[in-house]
Parts: sequence; structure tokens; C-alpha cells
Amino acid sequence: LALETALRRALERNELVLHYQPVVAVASGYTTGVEALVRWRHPADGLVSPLRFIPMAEETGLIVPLGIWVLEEACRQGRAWLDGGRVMPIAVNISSRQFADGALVDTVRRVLDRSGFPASMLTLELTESAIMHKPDQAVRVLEELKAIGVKFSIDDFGTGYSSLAYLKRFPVDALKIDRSFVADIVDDENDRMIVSTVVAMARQLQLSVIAEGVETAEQLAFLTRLGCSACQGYLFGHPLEAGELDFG
Ligand code: G
Ligand code: G
Ligand code: MN
Ligand code: NA
Repeated sequence: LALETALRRALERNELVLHYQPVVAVASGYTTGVEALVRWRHPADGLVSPLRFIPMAEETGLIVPLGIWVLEEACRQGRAWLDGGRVMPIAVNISSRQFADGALVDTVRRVLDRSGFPASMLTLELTESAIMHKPDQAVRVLEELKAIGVKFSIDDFGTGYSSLAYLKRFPVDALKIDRSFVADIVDDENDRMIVSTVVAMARQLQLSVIAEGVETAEQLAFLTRLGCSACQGYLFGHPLEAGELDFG
């Protein structure tokens, strides 16, 4: 409860910040977009990881106002980049409770309108569990958001249980291969097979694939050989404040 009160206050006091991590196209080496990741700049404890407060925010429902702040801030930054001549698509994480919240579609529409950030440059990252919990309802929400023009990726792909039939029904644009499969890709034949299968399936369904958690050149070499065209991870850049990003 203390944490909940503190987080609520942090939102009011504007203590949250977004960091941005580049997503890189393997062939060109260019940054094709960034993922926004929230942090809490705690006056006493310093930078607090979302792992410490997102689960609680989900449980208490605070994730809804927090999620609105994240969307607003990401779109504001994206618009500022555009005004500075930089076209930078942004992906924002949406957790299950936010996705199930009836107001998400209106929120996204309102935030885009007010910020002037183009819908086509916004990707919402959803987990398999968020959309598979009530798949029929999820399809409707996704279709409504799609009509606005936003894109979707499935985060942590491979760790949940999404039915392939649904994957085809959902208007999804990209799969993000969970970093657990990338971590051991050099040594583990099974992980290589999983990545290669996901890449092949994505190609069939005309989805793009982003490998997450790429930390070494050796992992990148395997991912490239397996046909993975976009990567994200410490090898390319840690999540950083907008002003500290180097787009190369
Ligand atoms: O950035 P990493 O920094 O440690 O993030 C840890 C976890 O928190 C990840 O699972 C990530 O998806 C989640 N996360 C980070 N930022 C956000 C956010 O703005 N909204 C939601 N719902 N989850 C986030
Ligand atoms: O669940 P999601 O994929 O949104 O979470 C992204 C998380 O992964 C964040 O915590 C981010 O800081 C972290 N992350 C990003 N790149 C790397 C990496 O190369 N290695 C590891 N271990 N974590 C990473
Ligand atoms: Mn993510
Ligand atoms: Na992920």
C-alpha cells in the first residue's frame, strides 16, 4: 500500500520518465524505431525499474493513469522529434489490464489527436496473454485501434500460448522474439530452431520479426543467419533518455 501511495504521488509530481531503446535493421544498421520504457526517478532511491512497480500498478489499476501518461509522453516526444526533422516510430508497452480497460481506444485516439503524432508511427506492444485472455473481445479492440492507424507487435513472443489460428485473425504487424530465446542461441540448438521457426512463420503471415535482448555480435550473427531482420538489445544500445540517444 505504501508503494501504491508513493507511485500515485510520483505520477502527480511528474517523477516518471521514459527511456528509449533503439530497434535496428540488421542489413542497414539503421535505427528504425525505438521502444519507450518507463522509469521512476525517485527523489531518494534514484532510478527505479518498472519491474518494481508495474506489477503493483497492474494489480491496483494504477496502470491505467500511468499508461495514459506513458502514451502522452511518448507521443509528445515523437512529435518533438518530428518537429526537429527526425522520423522516429515509437513502440509503447500496453499491459493486460490496460488492454482490457474499456477506454483504451478513446485514450489512444485522444492522445494522438492532441499530440499531433501520426498514428502510423505508434506501435502498441501487447503480450500474448493480454490478447488471448478474451480473444474475441481482443479482435474487436485491435480492429478499432487498427482503424485509427496504429500498429501492433506481440511482445515476449514464444513465452505465452497464442494459438496460430488467432495470430492470423489478429491484425498484428510484428512479433518480438523473447530475449530468453536469444540468450542461449549460440549454444542451444533448440533455441535456434525456435527462432528459425518463428521467423519462417512470421514470413508466411507477412509479419516482421524483432529479436530482443541481443547482447553479443555472435548472437547477432546467428540471428542474421536465421533470417531475423531487426534486433534490439544492449549490443545496439541501452534504453536512454531522449536527449542521450545517438541515432547513428
Ligand atoms: O525496461 P525494463 O526496463 O526493465 O522493463 C521491465 C518490464 O517493464 C518489461 O517487461 C517492460 O515491458 C515493462 N515496461 C516498461 N515500460 C513499460 C510501460 O510503459 N508500460 C508497461 N505496461 N510496461 C512497461
Ligand atoms: O518485456 P519487454 O520486452 O518490454 O522488456 C524489455 C526489457 O528488456 C526492459 O527491461 C529492457 O531494459 C530489457 N532489455 C533491453 N535490451 C536488453 C538486453 O540486451 N539484455 C537484457 N538482459 N535485457 C534487455
Ligand atoms: Mn516491450
Ligand atoms: Na519483450
